[in-house]
This record gives sequence, C-alpha cells and structure tokens, in this order.
Amino acid sequence: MKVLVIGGDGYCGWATALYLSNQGHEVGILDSLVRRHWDNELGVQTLTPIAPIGQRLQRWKDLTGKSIDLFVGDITNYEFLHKTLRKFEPQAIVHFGEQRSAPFSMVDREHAVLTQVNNVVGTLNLLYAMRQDFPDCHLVKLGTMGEYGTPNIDIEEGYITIEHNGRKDTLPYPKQPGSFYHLSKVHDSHNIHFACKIWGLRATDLNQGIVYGVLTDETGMDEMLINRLDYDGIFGTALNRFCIQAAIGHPLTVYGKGGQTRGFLDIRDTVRCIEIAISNPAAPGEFRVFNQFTELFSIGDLAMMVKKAGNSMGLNVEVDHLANPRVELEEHYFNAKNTKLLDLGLEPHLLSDSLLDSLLNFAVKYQQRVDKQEILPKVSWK
Ligand code: NAD
Ligand code: USQ
Repeated sequence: MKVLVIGGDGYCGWATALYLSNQGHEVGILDSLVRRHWDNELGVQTLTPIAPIGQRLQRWKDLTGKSIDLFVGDITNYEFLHKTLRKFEPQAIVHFGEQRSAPFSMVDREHAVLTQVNNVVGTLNLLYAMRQDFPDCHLVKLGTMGEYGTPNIDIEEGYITIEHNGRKDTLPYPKQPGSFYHLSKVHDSHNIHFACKIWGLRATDLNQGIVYGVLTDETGMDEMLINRLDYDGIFGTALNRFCIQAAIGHPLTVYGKGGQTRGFLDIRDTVRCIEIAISNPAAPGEFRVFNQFTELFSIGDLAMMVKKAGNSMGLNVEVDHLANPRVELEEHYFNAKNTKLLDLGLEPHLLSDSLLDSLLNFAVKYQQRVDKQEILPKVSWK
C-alpha cells in the first residue's frame, strides 16, 4: 500500500515509517521538521543523537534497499500539502504531524494559539485536500486518550450509548481534556467526524495513550536510525522521563499524589497498531475510533516500578512528589476500554522488567547528553 506518514521525522512517526517500509509498503514521509526547530528554541535536545532526516533515509536505503520519499513542508500550507498528495498519491495517510506537548501548549497565549492553529488547521487542510483529490484514501489520525479526561464512569471507544428520558442513542463519548493541546485533538476529532459525515471520507481516530520505549526492530538496526527520546520537562513523557531520571541519579518527578492513571503502550505496539488500522480501513463515511493503549498505570506505581528496576541494576533511585504544575485530578476512577485493536490482532508487548532494564541501560549509555537544568517542570497551568 502507498502510505504517507505525516510527522514521519518524529518519535512515533519515524518508527512507524521504517516499520511500514520494512513490511513492504511504499512509504513517503511528510514533515516540516518544526519539532527540531522547537527543540532548538527551547534549548533542549533528545537524549539520543538523531541524525538529519536525509542521512537517516539514506542509511535506511543502504541497509535495506528500500527507499522512502521525503516531502519537507508544513501541512498548514495548503498549496504544499495539495501538491504533495498529488505527487505521492497515497492510499492511506497516517497523521502524526502535530504539536503534541501539553506543557508546550500551556506556556502562554502564543503557545496555545500556535498549538491549536498548527494542529486544527493542518488537519482541516488535510480533510479538504482528501475531499478534493483522494476521497477514497483512508485517514489514520493520531488522537489521544486525554481527549476523554478522567470521568467517573468507564471510558468507551469513541462512542457511548445513552438512555435519556426514555429515548436511546449512541453518541460521541463526552470530552473533558486537560490542556490546550489535548483540546486541539478534540477539535480535530469533531472536524474529522463532520467531514466523514458530509463528504463520505473514511477515517480512524486512534486515541493513543502515553508511548514508552525507544527501540523497534528497524530503529535498532543502526545508530544512524536511532529514534528520539525526550526527557525534558516540556516534551518528555512520564515513563521515559522516569527511566532517564533514574539513570542520572535525579529523583523521579511525580507530580502531586501520583494517583493520576493513564493508558500506556510500548512504541513497538504503536507501529503495529498503525499497520492494523491501515490494513482494516474504515468504511466510506465512517469515523471509527480505537483506544490505542495496552495497560493502565498510575504515575506513582510507575515510579515505584522504575525505582525497583533501577535498584536491581545498582542505581540509587529516589521518588519525589513535587507540587503539581498541572490542574488535574490526582486520585480518580479510570477504566478505559481497549478491545478493538486487540480484536483485530494486536499482541501487546506488556511492560516488563526486561523492557525497563533495556530503557534504563539506554539512558545510562547516553547520560552524558542530559542537561539536568531541563528536568524539572517549568510550565504551570495556573
Ligand atoms: P513528535 O513531536 O516527536 O513528532 C511530530 C512530528 O510532526 C515532528 O517531526 C514535527 O516536525 C511534525 N509536525 C508538527 N507539525 C507539523 C506540521 N504542521 N506540518 C508538518 N509536520 C509537522 O511527536 P510524537 O511523540 O511522535 O507524536 C506523534 C503524534 O502522536 C502526535 O499527534 C501526538 O499527539 C500523538 N501521540 C503521541 C503520544 C506520545 O506519547 N508520544 C501519545 C499519544 C498520542
Ligand atoms: N507526570 C508526572 N511527572 C512527570 C511527567 C508527568 O507526574 O515528570 C504526570 C502528569 O501530571 C500527568 C501524567 O503524568 O498526570 C502524564 O503526563 P505526560 O507528560 O507523560 O503525558 P501527557 O501530558 O498526557 O501527554 C503525552 C503526550 C501527548 C499524548 C498523551 C497521551 O505528550 O502527545 O497525547 O501523552 S494521554 O496522556 O493518554 O492523553
């Protein structure tokens, strides 16, 4: 299949592009490289030294004989996007190309506006470009579990059947996101749902949980193919951050009580979920929603697991409970469904001691690259 991976220079996108290429798909990457620019602006770097995109792709070709087309540009630029789609003629589009950090979106008005314009306008352009020239193409869009927030009832996959005053309907599940970033995903979901309804487009919204890990079969083939691994207070996410903190002897930064519970998945499952979604396309007019995570953990429990794994490697790991910079529930009910991808054949890589060991060892290997000033959170929601 011809698959265009938007955001293919990023953490999930790079691993996915190589995986799909290795599976025999014809892959193109579209990326504005803006994430590398934001890192430079913030003065932070990924733990791992990532090569320039051209060099990455050349090495992939040298190693495997497979080429990946590259289109450098911004999907908020409609002319560029439209031209790229016409040139590549995708059968499926996997859309990772957004500003994805909640703290980044909460820095100030400019960052909130940047996040929502980048994400909502980019996705809206994509919907119009698909309607114009590729109405049969399948859009696989990365959403987030954070669209739902933390309601006091079970979280379904996208829709909930409700009885109200004697009548019954299946409706989009209520959304209570916790940052201007997470809100941008809700706005995207509404726009995509509407476009499917009025134009008959086909789309799958993957409400992904927090991704952890760094190695996939493909990115581990060669140092030049290494994936990014963020640890800073803006782009670093919970489990990856904790492993890197443990490796350098920094106390683990649990915000508040640590009872915040989220869905998590290994990056090796991210790439497989995308393959499952593109191999089983949504029907014309269908807006399908899958919850893409494999396990639920509280942040406090994760910190204890990293502490235990670190201790058994001889690392001295402390856990700190910092004042929470976010506005969120720190103790709550959380029970989300995730059966749709499992029913389509996902075989999860569950979090194990060996994965934690390998992530900790990875972090120890690159610990010299860590800037300790960038670990504590600096962005407050209030
Ligand atoms: P990332 O920042 O590593 O990668 C995103 C890529 O998109 C970057 O390479 C960036 O340059 C590109 N991009 C951003 N805006 C663009 C634009 N307007 N035009 C073209 N390219 C653009 O992020 P990631 O961690 O790989 O996340 C990818 C997607 O998955 C995001 O949509 C994110 O919301 C979602 N997601 C990520 C996680 C996670 O834990 N990392 C969890 C759930 C959902
Ligand atoms: N947290 C800590 N300590 C830290 C970092 C985070 O306690 O050092 C807490 C946060 O307060 C929050 C939870 O851990 O309660 C998750 O935070 P995170 O930074 O790991 O993840 P989040 O901000 O939710 O965003 C990440 C990705 C985003 C994706 C989302 C999936 O950056 O792109 O959409 O995970 S989800 O969380 O399911 O919405």
